[in-house]
Amino acid sequence: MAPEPAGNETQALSNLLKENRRFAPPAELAAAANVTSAAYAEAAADRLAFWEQAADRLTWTKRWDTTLEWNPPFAKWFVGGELNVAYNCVDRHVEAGRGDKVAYHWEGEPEGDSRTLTYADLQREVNKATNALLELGVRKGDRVAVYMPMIPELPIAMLACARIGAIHSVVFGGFSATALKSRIDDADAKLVITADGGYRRGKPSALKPTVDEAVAECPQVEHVLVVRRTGQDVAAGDKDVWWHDVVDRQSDQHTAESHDAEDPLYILYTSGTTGRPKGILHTTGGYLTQTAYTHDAVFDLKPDTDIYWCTADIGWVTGHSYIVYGPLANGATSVIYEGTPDTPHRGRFWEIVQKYQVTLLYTAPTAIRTFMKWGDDIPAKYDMSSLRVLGSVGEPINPEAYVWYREHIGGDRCPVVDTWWQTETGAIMISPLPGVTAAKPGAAMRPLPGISADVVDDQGNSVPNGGGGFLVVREPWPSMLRTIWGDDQRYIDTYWSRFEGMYFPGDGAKKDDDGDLWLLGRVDDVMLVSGHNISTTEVESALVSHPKVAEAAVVGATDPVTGQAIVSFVILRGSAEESDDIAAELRNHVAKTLGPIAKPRQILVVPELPKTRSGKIMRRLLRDVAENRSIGDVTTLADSTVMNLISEKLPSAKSED
Ligand code: 6R9
Repeated sequence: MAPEPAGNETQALSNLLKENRRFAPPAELAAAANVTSAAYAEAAADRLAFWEQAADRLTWTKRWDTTLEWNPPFAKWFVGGELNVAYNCVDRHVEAGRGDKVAYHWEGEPEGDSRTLTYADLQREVNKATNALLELGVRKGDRVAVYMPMIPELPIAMLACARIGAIHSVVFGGFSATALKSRIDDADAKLVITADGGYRRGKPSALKPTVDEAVAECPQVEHVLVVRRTGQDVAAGDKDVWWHDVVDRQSDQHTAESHDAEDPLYILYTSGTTGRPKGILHTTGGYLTQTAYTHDAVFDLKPDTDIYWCTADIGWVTGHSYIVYGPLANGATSVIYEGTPDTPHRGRFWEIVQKYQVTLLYTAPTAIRTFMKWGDDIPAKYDMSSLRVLGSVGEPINPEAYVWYREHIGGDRCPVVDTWWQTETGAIMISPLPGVTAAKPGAAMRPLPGISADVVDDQGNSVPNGGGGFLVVREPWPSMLRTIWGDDQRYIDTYWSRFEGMYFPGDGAKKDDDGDLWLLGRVDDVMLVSGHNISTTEVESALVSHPKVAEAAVVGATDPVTGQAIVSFVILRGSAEESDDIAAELRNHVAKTLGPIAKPRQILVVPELPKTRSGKIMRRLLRDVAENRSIGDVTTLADSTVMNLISEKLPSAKSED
């Protein structure tokens, strides 16, 4: 049993980290910003009118009758409205005379392998793909599984589905045959779209054999449509058809039909930390409204001059909302990159920024920490003066990584927007606005206009400024998930049962003295040390603020004295040497930064950290190591050999005091 804390109150989550740096928006950006501070007041005065205005960015074939129908926890937005998502993302820009504008600059991993698609090109390609899907028997409401590398045919396939009203389920190209099969089965997909392979780390990486293995056990799949990308040999099965055989000969004309605002758009599976993957269901009108609005507001998108690059994989929600739907609905010009950041060299990202004169960059903390580890000299070799706004998503961004990103990538002139959201929320929910917010490094700051997020204690009461607890969303929002595919009860249980009448995303958060929000990681990862709930994020950020540390992950391990004790896994920066004193030095540094309660019991220097394929640290596996258990399910790990490297380090664990 953990000893009780002093006093009679248990804080849901301690607030330990103090951060005083602020970065005001650049004056020039603020003066011309798409969204000003007035938006908060407007949305607060009439939330539904605010979202109606956002929906008016889109082209509707029939206007909605009712903005929101809310039968908690089931929402319908823009009820009675009709639109076509593909028309909104492609055709309307061509009709408005912007057909020659570039939609995508696509950069393959092999150098020199690039392709440019204008909106007119995209329209022809989407129409041909749509006609091919129709020929293959795909109809409105059918499910289509998509398992592809980052090539232009991936967004084209998604838009072709959207055009028909077929529901795509994109499965990340790194997943195994078993994972793919379970997702094909759960959605009962009749078509699978894939490719022979894609380029990763300098060589072709096959996809088709995985599809063959999965589809062998999926009798409901009628066809497998295969793009030739790498030219690798593929075994031709009797369900297989080549993209170039079927799509290329189709007419490039297709008239888009209207779909109901609440018709499904896609299913995207999130693994969560445990259990069966959940098929998150997104629908049409509300989803496109909020992805388009937030892409415009959070990045201050100027479609005529900006070049926008989101480095995520389209297989994750970030790619769905901020490579495909949001940017295309806004008529933006985007970069898509197929490969990894270190191929053929560690400056590849910055070379791409320089080549396309990227102005808006959206990436993840895990990538930023990797670049920090590789050294400041690499980005310094490139001209990145085109950049004007930098975004971060996927994990809490440690203040040190934020400041490094601002300095070494953004030349100290670009605002950094730390955007909090989830597969389930569909679009950004909490984020600074680049022309409004004096941002604090490490804070997602405020809910966007029209979003009512809060932090509550375990009774569901709003915590005062300075307090920590559970993040909740109090009101429905347009791009919210509508349910878990085929499992309404699981939807209710997972998201709407922890706090009465509130959406619970599963994250911990705190409000600082100004009421600004700091995300503190998954509540499942919170550590209970001597009666204090301590977030992994704050201890990790304290470790990363030490000049010798590049990355850190901490977990709570059972301890006879304190209930749980903090065990830290750290990766040192390129220049730092592992020494006998390093553990003591880092433990003292944390104690000094956050207070003695947060002092780690142990520091383990490791070469790598276990991460999911989307780059999130898997603390569950580190807990297994810290508690000397055999290591749990590693199937969602990006690199399964990492756990061996970490386990080998265990005997060198330093435990002092
Ligand atoms: C978009 C995406 C969602 C979970 C979310 C939270 C974490 C994402 C964050 C963040 C702190 C941010 N997360 N963005 N935590 N600050 N800016 O990542 O979706 O893959 O579903 O993950 O990621 O824990 O609940 P998804």
